[in-house]
Amino acid sequence: MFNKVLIANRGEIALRIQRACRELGIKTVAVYSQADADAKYVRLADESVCIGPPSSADSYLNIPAIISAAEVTNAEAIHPGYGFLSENADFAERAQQSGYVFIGPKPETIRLMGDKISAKIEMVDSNVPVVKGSKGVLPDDSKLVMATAEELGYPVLIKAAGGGGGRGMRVVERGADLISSVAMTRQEAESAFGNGALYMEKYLANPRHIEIQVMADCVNNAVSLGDRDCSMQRRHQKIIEEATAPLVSTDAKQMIGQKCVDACKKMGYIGAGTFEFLFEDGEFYFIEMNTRLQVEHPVTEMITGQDLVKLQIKVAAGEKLGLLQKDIGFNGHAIECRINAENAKNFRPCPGQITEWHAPGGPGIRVDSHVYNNYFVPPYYDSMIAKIIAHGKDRGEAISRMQIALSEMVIEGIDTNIELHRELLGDGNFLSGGTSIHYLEKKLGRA
Ligand code: MV4
Repeated sequence: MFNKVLIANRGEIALRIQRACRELGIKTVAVYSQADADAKYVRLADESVCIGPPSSADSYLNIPAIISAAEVTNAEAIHPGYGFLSENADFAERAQQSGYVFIGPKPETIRLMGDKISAKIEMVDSNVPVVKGSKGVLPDDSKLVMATAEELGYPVLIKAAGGGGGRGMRVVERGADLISSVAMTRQEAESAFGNGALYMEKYLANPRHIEIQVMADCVNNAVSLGDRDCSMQRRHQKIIEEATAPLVSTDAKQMIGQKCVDACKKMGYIGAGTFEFLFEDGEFYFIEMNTRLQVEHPVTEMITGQDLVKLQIKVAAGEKLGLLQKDIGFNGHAIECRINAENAKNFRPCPGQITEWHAPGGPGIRVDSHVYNNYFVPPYYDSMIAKIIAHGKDRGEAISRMQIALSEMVIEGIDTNIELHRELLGDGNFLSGGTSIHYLEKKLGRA
C-alpha cells in the first residue's frame, strides 16, 4: 500500500479522499489555492502545499505545480477526485512519467473514453447497447449527412466527439436545418475542444439518466456496484441522485450491469468507472463513460456497504479487488441531495460567509461536506457545498429520512437551494419515481 497520497482536489471530495486514506493508514498531502488556505481539509491533511492563486487554471488545473507538490512531499500516488484534472489523460500520463501512480484508469483508457466516438465504438464492440446513430465520425459530405439523418428519422442530435456532459450538442428537428446545424456545431466544437469531429444520434425525447458504477482491478477482475438514477437535473447539473433507480426491473439492471463488467474486462479497465445510459421505454442506451469517481458515489456506498474511494486506492496500488459479483449485495435505497450556494430564483452562485451551519443527523443520514461555522465560500469554484445522503430500508424510508434531514438543516449568511430540495422531496411526481431528465426544468418553468 502507498505510504503517502497527494489529493489533487478541493472541497468535500478532498476531505472524503483524506478519510479513506486515513482508514488505509496512508499519509495525505493537500494541495490548495490561495483562496482555500483556511479550508478544513488543508488543516486536517498531514502536509499541505499551496499550488497557486485562486483561479483554477493557475492552481487545481496547474499540472506542473501539482507534480512539483508531489515531488517536494515525496508522495507516491495522486488522487484526482472529480472535475479538474480527473479525466485529463495528459495529466495521468505526466504523473506516471514523473514516477507517481495516478489513481484512476490507464491514460489510454481515459483517452479512449474521452473521445465520445471511440468510446461508443468500443461499446458496440463490447455488446453494450448504444443509441442508434452514425457509424463513427460524421462525414463531411452533405449528402451522406442527410442520408444518415433520414435513416434515423428526425429529430436527431449532433454531438461533438470532444464534448460530453451536455457540451457541444444540438438537436435538429428537420432536414432543412441539418446542414447549417452541423456546420455550427462543428465550429463550436473546433473552438471549444480543438476537435471538429462530430457524430449523430437519434434524439430520445423523454429519457431518464441511469448510470452503472463499476470497479476493476489490474488482474482483470471487475464488478458492478449497481445503478443510480440521476435524472433530476438542471442545465446538466445533477441535483438529486438515487440508488437504485426506481421502476426498473431487477433483471434489466442485472443484464446491463453484466454488460458493463464485460466491457471493462475487454478494455482492461482499472479503477472506478461509470457507464452513463439513457433509459426510455424499458431500454438502456449507452451515451458516455466517466473514468473517475463521481459526486454521487455515496448513494452506491450506502446501498452496497462498499467504500469506493478505498477500493480505488487499493486497486491503484496493485491490490486485487478481492470481491466477486456475488459478494456485492444491495441493501435498501439511498438518495443524495446536492446543496449548492446559489440564488433560489436565478440559480447564480452565492459565495460568501456562512454565519450559521447546522448539519442534519440521525439514523441513515450522512453529510459529506467541508463546510463549518463561519466558513467563507470562495467565488472561484463550483457552488456545491454539501451533499446530504439518506439511506433507508426502502425508497419510502430514504425519502422520509431525507425530508427530516432537510427540515433540520440550517445554513445562514448565503443563499442555498435547500428550499428547492424541500419542495422536490414533497413533489408528487418525484415521490412516484421515474421522472425524466426534463422534469425539473419543466417544473421550474411552470413555477
Ligand atoms: C442525448 C439525449 C437525447 N438523445 N442523446 C446530455 C449530456 C450528455 N451526457 C448526453 N446528453 C443527452 N444525450 C440522445 N441521443 C439527451 C441528453 C440530455 C441529457 C442526458 C443526461 C442527463 C441530462 C440531460 C439533459 C439534457 C439532454
